[in-house]
Amino acid sequence: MTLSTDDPTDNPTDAPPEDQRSGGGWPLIDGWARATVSPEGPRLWQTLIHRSACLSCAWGTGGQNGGFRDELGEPLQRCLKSVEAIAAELQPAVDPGVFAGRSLAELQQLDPAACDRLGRLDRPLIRRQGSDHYVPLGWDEAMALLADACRRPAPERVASYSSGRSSNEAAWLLQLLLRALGSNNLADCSDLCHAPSTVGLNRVFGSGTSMVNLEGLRQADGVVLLGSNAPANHPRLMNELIRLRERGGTVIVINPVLEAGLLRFGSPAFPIRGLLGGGSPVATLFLQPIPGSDVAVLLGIQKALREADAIAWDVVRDHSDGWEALIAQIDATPWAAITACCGLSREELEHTAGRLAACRAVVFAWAMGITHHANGTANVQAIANTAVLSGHVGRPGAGTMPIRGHSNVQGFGSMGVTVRLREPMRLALEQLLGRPLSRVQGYDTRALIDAADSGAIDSLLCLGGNLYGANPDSGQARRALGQIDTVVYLATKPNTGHFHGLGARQTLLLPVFNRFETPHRTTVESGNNWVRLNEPGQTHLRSGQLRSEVTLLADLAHRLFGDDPIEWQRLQEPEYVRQLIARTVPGYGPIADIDATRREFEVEGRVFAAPRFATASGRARLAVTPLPQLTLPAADHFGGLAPGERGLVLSLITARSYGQHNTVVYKPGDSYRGMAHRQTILMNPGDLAASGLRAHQRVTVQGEAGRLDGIEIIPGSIRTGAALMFYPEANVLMRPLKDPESGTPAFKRVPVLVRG
Ligand SMILES: Nc1nc2c(c(=O)[nH]1)N[C@H]1C(S)=C(S)[C@@H](COP(=O)(O)OP(=O)(O)OC[C@H]3O[C@@H](n4cnc5c(=O)[nH]c(N)nc54)[C@H](O)[C@@H]3O)O[C@H]1N2
Ligand SMILES: Nc1nc2c(c(=O)[nH]1)N[C@H]1C(S)=C(S)[C@@H](COP(=O)(O)OP(=O)(O)OC[C@H]3O[C@@H](n4cnc5c(=O)[nH]c(N)nc54)[C@H](O)[C@@H]3O)O[C@H]1N2
Ligand code: SF4
Ligand SMILES: [Mo]
Repeated sequence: MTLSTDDPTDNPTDAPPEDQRSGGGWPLIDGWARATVSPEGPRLWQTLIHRSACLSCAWGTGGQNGGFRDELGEPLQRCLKSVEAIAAELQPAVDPGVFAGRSLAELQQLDPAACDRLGRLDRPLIRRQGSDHYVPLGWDEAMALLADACRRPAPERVASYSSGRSSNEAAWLLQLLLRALGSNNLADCSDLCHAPSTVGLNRVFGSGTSMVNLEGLRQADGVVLLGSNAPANHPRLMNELIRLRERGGTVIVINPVLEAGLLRFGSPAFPIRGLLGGGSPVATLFLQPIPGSDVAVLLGIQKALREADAIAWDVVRDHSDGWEALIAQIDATPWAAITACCGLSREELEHTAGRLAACRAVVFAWAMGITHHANGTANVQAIANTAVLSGHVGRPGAGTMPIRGHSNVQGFGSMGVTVRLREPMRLALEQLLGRPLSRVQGYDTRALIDAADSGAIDSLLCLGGNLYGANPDSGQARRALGQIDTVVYLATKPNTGHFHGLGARQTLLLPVFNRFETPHRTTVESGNNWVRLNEPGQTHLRSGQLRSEVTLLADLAHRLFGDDPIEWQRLQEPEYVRQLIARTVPGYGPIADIDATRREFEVEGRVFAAPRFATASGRARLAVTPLPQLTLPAADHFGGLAPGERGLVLSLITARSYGQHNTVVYKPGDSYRGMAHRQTILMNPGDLAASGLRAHQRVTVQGEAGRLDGIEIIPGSIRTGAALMFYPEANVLMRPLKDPESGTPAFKRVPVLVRG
């Protein structure tokens, strides 16, 4: 199933119909136009030009260069996702009648889109045990309850969860507060996301983030894009891929779903060829492997490179360790084992290796299709191995680039919001606090849910996010949160978690400013290691009682610790927080002067322009990545088929539609995949024929944790044996495996029985 859009002799075997063959295009322009002439239009424009980073994804834009420029100063770098995110934040406040009038049971009936459309949270609310309503309460009482909840005799019973939308300053304060309490329970959305990238890259290169910056990407003549639906989730990355193709470069896509926007993409940045010309070509080569088999694909490419004598021995011998064992694995693994595992032919893998070897400088980029697997960390290590073996590391235009999710998720990791605190930062924090930090292993997100489920958590502070909606096995998530005495949500807008994830004694819902409203400066870090400075802003919710996250967390810390051993009260000044960040966070020295210079910067020590890495030896650490065992249970595992029923067991990918941001849905359906609404399952026509199920039939999808009825089958260009449904709705189905190295769930290989 190799598609080469620049080689007419290489016919696509599984291409979608012509009208689905492009992403982006006019719908984008139309969306922009509609949003900006709406009643909120003028305010939307004002926000777009405000000097603050885009709220949405971690590709990053805005900041000091103005709303529309990227870090290299290039204009017109905002996508429709950004507009949607801003428009949602510009909604009026939730009508007080909503919480007074609607019971929790009614609020629990709302789907994610309806929750979001209730409006902005603008005053503190509480739901007490036994009550059927959220009711208002004053900030003083809210802060006193919050402080009480943090004062536990056993600090391990206090935890936080966070999502990467808040600022670096808030993130740094959150981790300092928890660690000062004596708790390492800093669960974060990255545990459900790119944790395998952080763990895998740290192992190989001693640094867990992208080693390539935007400038580097523009020097590449090859990109290998694995497990990413960038047209929907990182739209501006598409401009870089289109440009690379235009300068004669090669884009190799590896994805079990033939995503339309990865074939051709109509970017508003290139109106003539992009929009009028039916979209610019993206993929040079498209490989559709079996979900979860990327290690096999990469091992096949490595083997083909070796057999073609195309290993970059100068890089491997001089700049890596452990290569001998990897080469031995490559030689010892027969082609038959590789092709059986990934479902691609030897010829396809050899052809791909040939294209790779012909490139001068290649960037390997990936997202959730790589990390959301039981061997997610091995997947990342296999990518890093391939980059080293082919010599595409540690020089301009070449290297590894995880494509991060939330706009400041990487900043949260840098600030120490992690259960894997690195030694230099630990030492710096210990020096700041004047005492050793607790060595008790903290709970990551999945461990937190399990701990709560077993009654081991008393208090949970959530800085953004939707812990309930983002977790697998929604029933367990609800039950686990219900065992926690006090749950506190700091949020901008209501979401399903606020109505389903209720604490046993009390649940507090506290309204905070978003990034462009915060009345003081803040910073964020993009997935390309670029630190942006956000200027102060104003909220349209003039009569609301919103607070800054920084002020709130510093106030809480002051209530808990007074002036011991640091002046916690002074941490209400974000400038002071930045001074302490400069002292404690590796690579963040330049933040100390940012208030004076307004100079945004690249985090030091992350981008490698030479093959000298951040490991102790300076060499990359290669290691064997075992082929995964990809089996599926039999239908009996799910209770089997009823007499007369037809069906089959599939490996389910749960992914995002174009019109959603994680657990928040903006629009129904996904026109690029031909899925008109969200109660759909994308299946291969061959699987339909073999099982006797029919296109557009309504079926039951049965998972290990639950089932969904009335799901419409949509035939599409997805690998045989695989299916795709939308998250978060599909989370009721699953009890997925998790990657033991990173704790990340296998959201992209969920066994299900489809029957009807
Ligand atoms: N519009 C929008 N933008 C977003 C988000 C959003 O929800 N909406 N979310 C943000 C966040 S937090 C994140 S993490 C990113 C997510 O960005 P992505 O990772 O692009 O998002 P997913 O929808 O999870 O899709 C992953 C892709 O992996 C492919 N895939 C599935 N299984 C495999 C496999 O085994 N191997 C390979 N090679 N590919 C596979 C799927 O077909 C799909 O194309 O987007 C960020 N940006
Ligand atoms: N089945 C399945 N499950 C998945 C995934 C999948 O692909 N499949 N993807 C996983 C991934 S990659 C991720 S990252 C997680 C996402 O998990 P989360 O990050 O927990 O979820 P979000 O839906 O992004 O959280 C959105 C909420 O954040 C709040 N918010 C927005 N801006 C701000 C702000 O500035 N401050 C504060 N305090 N709150 C704010 C709003 O209330 C909003 O409703 O889901 C994971 N779950
Ligand atoms: S690509 Fe990401 S950072 Fe850039 S404008 Fe779109 S959502 Fe914002
Ligand atoms: Mo994510």
